[in-house]
Amino acid sequence: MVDGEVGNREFAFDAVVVGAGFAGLYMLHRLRGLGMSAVVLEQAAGVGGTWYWNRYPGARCDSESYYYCYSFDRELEQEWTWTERYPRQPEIKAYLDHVADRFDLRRDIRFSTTVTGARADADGRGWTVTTTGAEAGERTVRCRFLITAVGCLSAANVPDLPGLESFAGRWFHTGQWPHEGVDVAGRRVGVVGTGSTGIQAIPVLAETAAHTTVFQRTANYSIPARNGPLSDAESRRYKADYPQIREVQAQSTNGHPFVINQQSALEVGASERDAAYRAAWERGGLRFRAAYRDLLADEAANETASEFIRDRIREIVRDPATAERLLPRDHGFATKRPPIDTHYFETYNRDDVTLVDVRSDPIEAVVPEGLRLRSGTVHPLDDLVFATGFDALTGPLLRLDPAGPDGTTLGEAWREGPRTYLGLAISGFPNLFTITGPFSPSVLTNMPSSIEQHVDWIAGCLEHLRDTGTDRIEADPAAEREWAEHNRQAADATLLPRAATSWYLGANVPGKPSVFMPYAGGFARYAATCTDVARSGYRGFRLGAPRAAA
Ligand code: NA7
Repeated sequence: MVDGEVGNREFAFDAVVVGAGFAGLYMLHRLRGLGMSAVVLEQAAGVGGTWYWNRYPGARCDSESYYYCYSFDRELEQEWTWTERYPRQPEIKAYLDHVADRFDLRRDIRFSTTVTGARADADGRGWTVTTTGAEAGERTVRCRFLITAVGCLSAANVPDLPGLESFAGRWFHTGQWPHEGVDVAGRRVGVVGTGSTGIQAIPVLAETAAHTTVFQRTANYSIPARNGPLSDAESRRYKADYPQIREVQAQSTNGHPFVINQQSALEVGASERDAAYRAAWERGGLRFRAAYRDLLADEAANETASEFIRDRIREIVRDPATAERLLPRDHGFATKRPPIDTHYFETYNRDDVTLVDVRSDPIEAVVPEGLRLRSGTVHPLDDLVFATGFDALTGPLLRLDPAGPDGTTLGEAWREGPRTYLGLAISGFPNLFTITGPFSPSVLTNMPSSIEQHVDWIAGCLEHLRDTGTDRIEADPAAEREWAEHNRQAADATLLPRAATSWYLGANVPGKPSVFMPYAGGFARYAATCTDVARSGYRGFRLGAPRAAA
């Protein structure tokens, strides 16, 4: 069935939005505000995106609840009250359900609908989007503008291990966790992966499992989250302070409401520095990164923080051999996404938790009874949990399989790695906008901040196109090349590209081109660039001739 295909030029919708998480919900709200017709296509049966799927034990946001939320509506900000310093998955999902209801968004969302492809019209002035759904079967939808709101971390990365189908137990990826939960009581659980997800899940699984074996390829830094309930007084204070909080976020490097200390870690004495790190460690959370301005820019400065954390690991973990294996040595603190935790390192003091180093002895195969390492050692398991992350940033877009007017697919266009202009648009793919696409700050920031900035920019752009009677917009390849070069320089000014196993570089997915994908030049600077591009009449974009002139 084809929606709105009355002749080739009829469009059912001004815009199709793919995804009903933070980005898709707000995009729909803004499109409605512009008086544009829009539909959101959502693979899941409900809203939430990341927070619909990631239901693993311990799933929780690493941004603090009072700012991991929308800022676009003052009443919404005041009426919603968070219960903990860091929100758990069910609470964020409940918040997004509340937003969907409050703004009556569900009537324009098609749930359980998976986008399987998208084809630009030959003149680049519209799209035909193909979907499948359990109830509706295969359908196509016609629209003028296609807007992806698919998130950066939504394409699960399950390692291609031989023998997985032969495993006699149960296996799960944390990003596709069963909704009914998984009872691990009395079972031997293996967890592969010690990124943010593994570090959240391992302590919680270990509380119930008969035995937990952690398969660690890269030791990781982690800062205590210091989670706890939010008191009424704290909530009231945040609500009263929102105007200032939002102002600090807007001017920040990472979209968080804290200011980075402008001192160098190397210009203060060792005892002063140690005291500062201790205070940051006690306060907990991602703010540890803000202790000194050069932690992510200077190797010697970074090493002071890295070594401080290694000392804490040595202090917490009682068995010296286990502590030694937990010490990160191959990358500096926060050059890979820094996790925060609740009793992660303490968990290795339990008698029923074993740490296995699969860097020196890699996982070779899954066998019916468990995991076999290259040395031949078999670790018997009843449940296998892959906390192995995602095909980040590009994976969710490539899965949509868009093709431009000449039939070139995104997979072909990005064979050597992604190219975008501002992370918002792609040359060769007119009338396509990518919310938090590669080469935008996205995963280096508090995501709702980046999402709102992108959605507002796209809404402004669509308004401009409408007001000028323009029906085609496409990134200029030269602007895209310049943006890639600017991104490379911004990344190279930091230590981030030096963390060889980072998913920021695509290193976690075999065969993925090695390109540093998030924009590392800072959120405020990036937002100012986007504003400037719009004010200049969309410099770097090719706009189709206004209708009157055509
Ligand atoms: P991450 O950060 O990509 O972590 C995945 C972990 O899984 C990491 O420790 C990987 O080791 C490990 N991994 C991946 N594949 C394998 C194989 N084949 N064998 C052994 N170990 C493996 O994903 P998360 O889900 O933890 O976090 C993603 C983001 O979600 C997070 O940063 C937040 O932004 C929210 P590696 O380091 O690659 O050696």
